[in-house]
This record gives sequence, C-alpha cells and structure tokens, in this order.
Amino acid sequence: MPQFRFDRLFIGGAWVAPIDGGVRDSVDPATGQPWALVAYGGAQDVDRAVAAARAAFEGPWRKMAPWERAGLLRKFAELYATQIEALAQVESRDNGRAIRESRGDIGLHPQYWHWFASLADKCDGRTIPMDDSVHAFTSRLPVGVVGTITPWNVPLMAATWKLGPALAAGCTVVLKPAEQTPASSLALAALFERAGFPPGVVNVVPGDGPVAGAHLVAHPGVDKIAFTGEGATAKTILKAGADTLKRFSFELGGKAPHIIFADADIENAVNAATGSAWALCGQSCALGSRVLVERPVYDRVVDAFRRNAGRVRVGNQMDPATHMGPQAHAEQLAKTLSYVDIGRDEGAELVAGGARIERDGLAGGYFVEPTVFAGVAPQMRIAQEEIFGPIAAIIPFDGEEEAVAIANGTPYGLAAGLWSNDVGRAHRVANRIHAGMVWVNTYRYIRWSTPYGGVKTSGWGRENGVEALDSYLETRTTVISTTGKFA
Ligand code: TXE
Repeated sequence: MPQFRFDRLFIGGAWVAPIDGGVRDSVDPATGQPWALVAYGGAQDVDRAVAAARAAFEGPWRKMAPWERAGLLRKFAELYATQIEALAQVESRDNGRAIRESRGDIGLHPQYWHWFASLADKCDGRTIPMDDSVHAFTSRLPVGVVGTITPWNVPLMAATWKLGPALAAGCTVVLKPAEQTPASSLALAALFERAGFPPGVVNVVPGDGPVAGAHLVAHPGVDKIAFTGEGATAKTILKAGADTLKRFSFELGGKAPHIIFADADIENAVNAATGSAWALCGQSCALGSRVLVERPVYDRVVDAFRRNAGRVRVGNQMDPATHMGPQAHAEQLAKTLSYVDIGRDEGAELVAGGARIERDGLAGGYFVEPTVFAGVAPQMRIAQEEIFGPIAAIIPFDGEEEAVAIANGTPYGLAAGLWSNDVGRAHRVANRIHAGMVWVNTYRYIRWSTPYGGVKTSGWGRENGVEALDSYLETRTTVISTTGKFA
C-alpha cells in the first residue's frame, strides 16, 4: 500500500484534482513496489496551468517590483533551507538516489535560490552611444510563460536550475516533472504556496511526456520551453514546438571524457574518476563515463578501478551507509544491463561488476553492480553512447594528441575532466576540448555561479551563473528622437 499521497495538482495557487489525468502509484526503485499515490495531469490540466501562469504573468507578477521579487525568492531560499531533510527523503525514495547524496546535493539548493534572488533586480540594459539626435537604450524583459520539463535523475535540482532564473527574470512557470519521479516536485509546490508566491506564478503538473509534456510544448500560450532530458526527446520537442516558434533551452546528454595523464596525482585522479563514474548510480549527464588513461599508468588505473568497485556499498537508498542505490526505474535498469551485453559483444574486457544484484534485501529492486570495462576502443558503442548506468569505460591512449582526438570524438560536448601536474599541458588540453565545462585536477565542480551547459548535441543555453538569465529574457531596443524629426 502506498504510504504517501500527493494526489492533487498545484494550479493557480490551489491544490486541484486532475480533470483528464488521474492518480497513480509512484514506485520505490529499491523494491519495485508502490510507495506514493501521485496526481498526474492531462491536456486539459495543462491548459488550466498555462492559463493560470498567463494570468499571473500579466497581473500580480508583472506588477511586483524586481526588488520585491528578489525578496520573495530570498524568503523562499530560507524556507527551502528548513526542508532539506524532508525533500531529500521524498526525492531519494522516489528516484533511488542514495540519501547521503540527496542530502548533500539538496543541501546546496538554498544557495542556488539565494543566487537567483540576487539576480532578480539586476536584469538591466545598456545605453547605446549614437549621435545627439537620438537616445537609444535596451531593456531586458521576461520571456513570459515558461514550460519546464524535467528528468527523473535529479528532479529538484533540475527544477531549481530552471525555476530560479525564470522567476528572477519575471517569468511564470508550469513545471512538468518526469512521470517516474513526480513526488518531490509536488513537495516543492507546497513550499511555493507556503512562501506566499502569488497564485499562478508557479504551477506543478506531473504527467506523461507524450501527453502532458507534448501538450505543453505545442501550447500557443507558452513562450518558452526549458528542458532537461534525452537528445532524441529534444528533437521531438523542437518539431512539436516549431509551429509556435517559441524559445527553447536544452540540457541534454553527455559522454564526458575523464582524462588521466601519467604525470597526474594518480590516487586523487582515480578516486575522482571512480566516484564520478558511480555517483547517482551513473545517472547524471556530467559523469565521467569515458575514462581516458595514458598508457604508462593504464594497468595501475585499471587495478584501482577494480579495487574501488569492490568497495562501493550498494543498497537501499534510504540507508545512510549506502553509497549507491538502485537505478531509478525498470526501463533504465534494462537499458544499463543491455549495455553490459553490448560491451562484452564488442570485445571490451569486463573487469568488475556487470550484473543485476538480487541478494537478500535487494530482491525486486533495480540494483546493478558498479561495472568497469577496460580495453575499450573509442568507437565502441559503450564509449560513444550515453548509458546512464554505473558503467565506466576505460580507454588507453598515448600522448596529448590522441587524448584530445578521443575526447572530442563523440557527438556530445557537455563536460570533461583532466588530471595532470604539468600546468602548461593542463591549459593546452583544456583549451582544445569541445565541452561546456572542463575541470582540471578536480571533477564535477558545479555551483550556482558557474555556468553549466553543453556544446554540440549536449544542449542549447547555459544554466547557473549570470548567464542563466539569458534564457529567460528578451532584449528590447528603444530609440527616442531628441529632435522630434524622422531620421
Ligand atoms: O528521458 P526523456 P528518458 C538520458 C539518459 C536516459 C535517457 C532516457 O541517457 O537513459 O535519456 O531517459 C519528458 N514531449 N537522460 O526516456 O524521455 C518526460 O516526461 C514533451 C539524460 O526518461 O527525455 C520527462 O519529463 N516532453 C538526462 C523528460 O521529458 C516529453 C536526464 C525527460 O525524459 C516528451 C534524463 C515529449 N514528447 C535522461 N517525451 C540529462 N541530460 O541529465 C518525454 N518527455
């Protein structure tokens, strides 16, 4: 029997029953059993939410001064900070992320909200020097109603990264979380209600991608879609939104190269590389899933990966001792296991893991062993395609040129890491890598003030940093004649 009920949608500041959606179970991936009853919306529910967001945008939200919006966001950040544990419990239960990771990640979110609050009254324009006959200046205006579509791996983080800048810029929002993990987004809605945001500024409508998501994308009342998910879904979204020519920002997949040069601090590099291979059970787009190792230290690194794989405590995500929980849902489990077969068939050497875990206490859950393939060739599918499971692919290389060629040799360009104690090499190689983020002698350093996003097929636009605002603002140019004459 589900223990929690989140059986209403949050629309126009009220908790309402779905019109053409319904209520269904959300599954705990540690057991494969329902743990919560959750509302989901259909097309008519999305219509209601968009109408509420439009009314708020044209009404109270537009009238609120930027510094008042900033104040409300600050208040929200403070409220959020009091709810870390509750939010972490809901999110981990719903998506299987180890509770120790959720606590750490969600514990940083208030700082993100403070950061976005601090930007709310800084959406200023500039004056443009012309001649004496005109005064020309720009203003930056909110895009309008934003549809945000978020994935199941980090629902609260994805919502924070989108709603924060959208609200700071003066937009209103309809949030559609992933159908597999809607619970924490409804818990987030309750915080917006408590913080006193005007009705309709934030609306939360869980629902199926091809139904509620697709309706939101094609909706003429939505001015922009901010999406995180798979590249194939992004292409579907672009086509479905084409008729309305709305704005899009995309945060898509990755196959990040994590490069270890022989002159690096190998112990640190390996700990970072193994940690980032298996964090979130491998379900994050910026994880270093391709580990490129210079040949003189290759055997040593492979041994260390094997050893570290054996040390990972896989277990129920709600146990504070657990390092790695289950995969978030059954389809992802099947996808991950299929790539173990693909890697074997391609001739890569399986040096650790590779199987589902069904021992006592974990039977029925979506658990996989931390997995390591060595001897991987750059063109193998396990080195080219985003698996989104705890599978590291170790690729040997000789020298900088080959490292750069392999690193840049996928369609992705989200993140990259490199380890070297040669400062010149670190700059040279970092400069040549096609990626939105490059980390040197560290990995996955992600904060509110550091822009995040990809090049190539990894996305459009940047989240976080001051750049985050660009996705939610339009520039208007005003030219005023000082002479009253037509130029
Ligand atoms: O993603 P989808 P899936 C990658 C990862 C994973 C794979 C599949 O490789 O294995 O994608 O995951 C909504 N119109 N990433 O299939 O479908 C959907 O409801 C509008 C990378 O779950 O992209 C959900 O809210 N919306 C990644 C969201 O899109 C639609 C995070 C993401 O789901 C839609 C997640 C449609 N037609 C998966 N179809 C990252 N970049 O972090 C689906 N959705």
